[in-house]
Amino acid sequence: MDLFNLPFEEKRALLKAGHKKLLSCPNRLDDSFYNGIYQRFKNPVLTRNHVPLEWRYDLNPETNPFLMERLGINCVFNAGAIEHEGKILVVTRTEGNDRKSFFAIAESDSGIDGFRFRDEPVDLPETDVPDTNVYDMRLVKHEDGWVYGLFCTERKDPAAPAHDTSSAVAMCGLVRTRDLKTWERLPDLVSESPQQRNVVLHPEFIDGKYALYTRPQDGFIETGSGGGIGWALCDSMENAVIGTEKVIEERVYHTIKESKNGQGPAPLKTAAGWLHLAHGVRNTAAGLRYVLYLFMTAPDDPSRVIHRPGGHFIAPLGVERVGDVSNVVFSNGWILRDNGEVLIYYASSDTRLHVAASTIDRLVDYCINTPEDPLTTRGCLEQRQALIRRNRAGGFCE
Ligand code: M1P
Repeated sequence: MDLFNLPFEEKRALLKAGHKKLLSCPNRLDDSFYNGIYQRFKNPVLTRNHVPLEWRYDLNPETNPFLMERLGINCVFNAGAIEHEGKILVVTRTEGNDRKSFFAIAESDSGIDGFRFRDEPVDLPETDVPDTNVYDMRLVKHEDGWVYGLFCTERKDPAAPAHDTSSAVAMCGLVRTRDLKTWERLPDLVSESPQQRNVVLHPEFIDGKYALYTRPQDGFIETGSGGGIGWALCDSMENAVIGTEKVIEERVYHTIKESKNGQGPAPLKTAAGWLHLAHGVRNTAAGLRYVLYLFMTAPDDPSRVIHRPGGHFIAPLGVERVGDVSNVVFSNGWILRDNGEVLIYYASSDTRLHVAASTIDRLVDYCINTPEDPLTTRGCLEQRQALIRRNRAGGFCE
């Protein structure tokens, strides 16, 4: 249908009908995909087209007779997630055509489809230093009773010369809430590292202190000499200050996390240990490739890695490679439900948000029983030979 030349009232009605249809579209399992670890779904759960029309268009014929998009949305991705009052809530990184992101909460009953944005985006307060951009909020229900949102706040590097319009400083911004409606802004995290992104709050106190996963890094985008997932304790979240960050999960040559890595959402507590979802990055001829991977830390010490399944857990596939920053999957939200189901919210190509579904038992099994990367090609070959030979000897190949 050629909306472009229709009368205003007609095209506004058609736009609304199309939007309603999109929002009520059920999401079905992608049965062309199987790996026994998680299930994929056919549609993304949120895209820029799901954003309410009134956030994008001036719907008044007097002030917008051509019914133009006045404030377009570029993408919806990298959402934190939480279960709240029986609903699944995601807090999306919602990026306007102006390249600035803001946070917006969308709610669903199933967590698989039917997501609806609330009436307005999150009303995020500022500190004394305005954020030029904010993104990637991790929502954590801490045992102190607050729900914290840790996110990246980015500002132009004050030390950069005037002609340098791209050098930035990334820091960890902090908010907290009790009702997921009103948000209290806390001072940004103070750390010794020049840059911080992917900072995540551990949900429990450790030795009476708050514990943070960090990413000590020198540069803004490049990997610099730092990297790895760091760990540090702090006394208060109201004035969060950390000292030395201990790297607990390093980047490693010729692996999926060769260039850099970062903690995803807060880890899930299991009897076998803390289950972590992280992203690993390596450089390729086509640019940086981001994949997701799992690891597990000790039940009594979340800073000690006890299982490191080799290889990626989720990698960009098919149409997920299409978008603004192709070859990227990224996650900062997952939910463990009472029935053991785990919903993993991941974005592809910095463009849209998907869900994958698994169970906690499967993910723990994956972590414990997937062999670790032996870091040499001969070692990997021997792992595969052992698998083949066990299958053949067991008579499972006929
Ligand atoms: O473009 C890929 C990702 O790049 C950044 O993540 P990191 O600091 O780990 O490289 C973030 O901008 C993230 O939002 C983005 O998805």
